[in-house]
Formats: sequence, structure tokens, C-alpha cells
Amino acid sequence: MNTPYRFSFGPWNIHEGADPFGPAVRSTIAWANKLVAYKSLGFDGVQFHDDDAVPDLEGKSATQIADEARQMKRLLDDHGLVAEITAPRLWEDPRGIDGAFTANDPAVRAWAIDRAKRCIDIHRILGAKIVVLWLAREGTYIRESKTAITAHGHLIDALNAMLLHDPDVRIAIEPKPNEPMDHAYIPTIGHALALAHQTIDSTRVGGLIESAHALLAGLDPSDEMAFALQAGKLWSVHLNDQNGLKYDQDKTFGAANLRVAFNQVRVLEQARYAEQGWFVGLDVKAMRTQKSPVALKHLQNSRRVFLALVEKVRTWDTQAEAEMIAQRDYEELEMSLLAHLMGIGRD
Ligand code: XUL
Ligand code: MN
Repeated sequence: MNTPYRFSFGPWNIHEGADPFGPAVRSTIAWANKLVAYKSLGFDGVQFHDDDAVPDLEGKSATQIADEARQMKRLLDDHGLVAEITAPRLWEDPRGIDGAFTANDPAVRAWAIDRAKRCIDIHRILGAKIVVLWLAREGTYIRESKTAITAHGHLIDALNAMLLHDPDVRIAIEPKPNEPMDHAYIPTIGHALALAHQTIDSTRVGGLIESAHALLAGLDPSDEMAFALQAGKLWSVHLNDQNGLKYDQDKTFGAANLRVAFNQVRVLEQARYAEQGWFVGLDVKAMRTQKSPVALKHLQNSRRVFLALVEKVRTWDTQAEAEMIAQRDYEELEMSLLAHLMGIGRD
């Protein structure tokens, strides 16, 4: 299929299978081998955390960080890959245990902003298009532990500091309603874009929608995407799937909710998302039961499902759809769509 779609994933999507209840079950794949896997799986873009690009960066000088980032950029060039995003990993450092930008301790907030600036420095060297903020611990386990009004102000302060640090940087907020916190402060794209509008340059703050995060918020991911697309603010996606309101599952795209996946692809097609140069990012995890030699199938399969659904969107009879809408015969519309997805005739 002749398609302008370009795909990305993060190195954490090739992983050892540890979960909160058990250790790793697969051996670690070296960076060099991960990079080789990208092209062979049909991917062109790499999603980075700052410390994926420069490991252990907290102990390193600015010069050392820049040198290592340049080495990583050369590696990407050698493999014909590009950096899509860079994200500050604020949630693993012990200082960020109760939030980073929204920590009660001003010294922790200062550290978090400084770390985000260093992430931007790495991002410039890698030539990535957007800095992504997944606000992992920016929320609470118990309501009373933070003052929410103040915390939202701290988030705006952090965004402003990042925007001032680099006049070209664009920041995409990745909303998620919970996990690891009980309640996160920025659970939906509406919250993210409302925050963006309070910064010193709202044109440089947009969003990244992850399918599973929207489902965890009880929302339809395609409507979340549409909200951002309408505003010209959907700058990346993390496609995956989620079976109900459980832990964050990061399943293969379409594996639990095929029709919901179809509608995500449909909205991206309607907005000509790919033609604007944005990547289709995947944030999927292999099942823990997968043996090492077949632990990359979740990436390949997610991409395949996406492309098959592009075909389904493009072959959907929109003329017939318009007639059914005009008649308000939504039962017919629904059955026609199900028949189209199942590849069966409409009798
Ligand atoms: C967390 C999540 C992260 C971010 C990248 O649920 O989705 O993988 O996407 O930090
Ligand atoms: Mn994600």
C-alpha cells in the first residue's frame, strides 16, 4: 500500500517482561540490536526518554551529556532512523517520589525543571520534533497530600521554564488519568490543552494521545484525538489497546477493541494526520508469556493492524454512509460497519 504513514516506538517497548509480581523472563536486548530491529519491523522513528539517549545522565556534566547525545545521533543516522520524541524521565529518580513539577518541596521542583531543560538540550542534538511530557507522578495518592490549585500553577511554571529555555521547542503533553498515582492532575486532552493555553506561548504546547490512557479515563480515544486535531494540537499518538478499567495494559493495537481502533485510524485519516509529518507512535508491550525469539511480534502486529485498518477506512462506502445518516438509520449504519470490518456481505 502506498501510504505516507511513518511509525515509531520506544526502546522500552522491547522489554524483558518483568511485572509488579514477577521478575524479568527474557534477556535484555542490546541497544545496537534494538536499533537494527526498527527498520526490519517497518519503523523509522525512535521515541526516546532523555536517559534512553544518555544513560545515567544525572551524574554527567553538560559536555559529557552533549557528547553522548551526539554519539546517539550518529548511531541513528547510521541506521537511517530519526528521533521522533524526547521525554524527561522524572518518575524514576528518588527525588520525584511524590511528583516532580508538583512536588511540595521547592528544591525537588527546581531539580525537575533543571532535568527537563537537560532533556531539551539532548532533544536538540537528537533533532527530535517534540518533547513529550507524560506527567507520571504529578497527582496524588491521597487528596489531602497536595494543594491541587497550587499544583496546577506549578505545572504551568514548569512548561513556561521549558518554553523559555529553547525558543524552538514544542511540547506535547501525554495525558493519563491514573497509574502510578491514584489520580493524575492532567487526565485528558482537554486538561492538557487548557493548561497549554495558560502558558507564555500556547502555540508551542500540544498533545499526544495514548489509546489506553483515554480508555482508562472512560473516554473514546478517537474523540480525544478529534478534540486535539480540531485545534491543530495532535502532534503524536501512542496507539495500543486496553481491556477495560484495569492496570495500564499497552496491548497490541486493536487487540481488545477493534472497532475503537478503526475509529482512531478513521479520525487520523480524516485529518490527513500523516501528511502533516507526524508519526504514528506505538506504545505496546509484549505479553509476559512470549519467548525471546518472538517477543517483537506485538510491534509488527500493531503496525499491521493499523495499515489494515487504513485500508478498511479507505474502502468504507462513505456515499452509503451519508445516505444512512440522512435516513437516521443508525442500526443499518452500525451493521454495515460491522460487516465491513468482518469482511462479510450485507444481506
Ligand atoms: C506511561 C506511558 C509512557 C510514556 C513515555 O503509561 O505511556 O510510556 O508514553 O514515557
Ligand atoms: Mn505512552
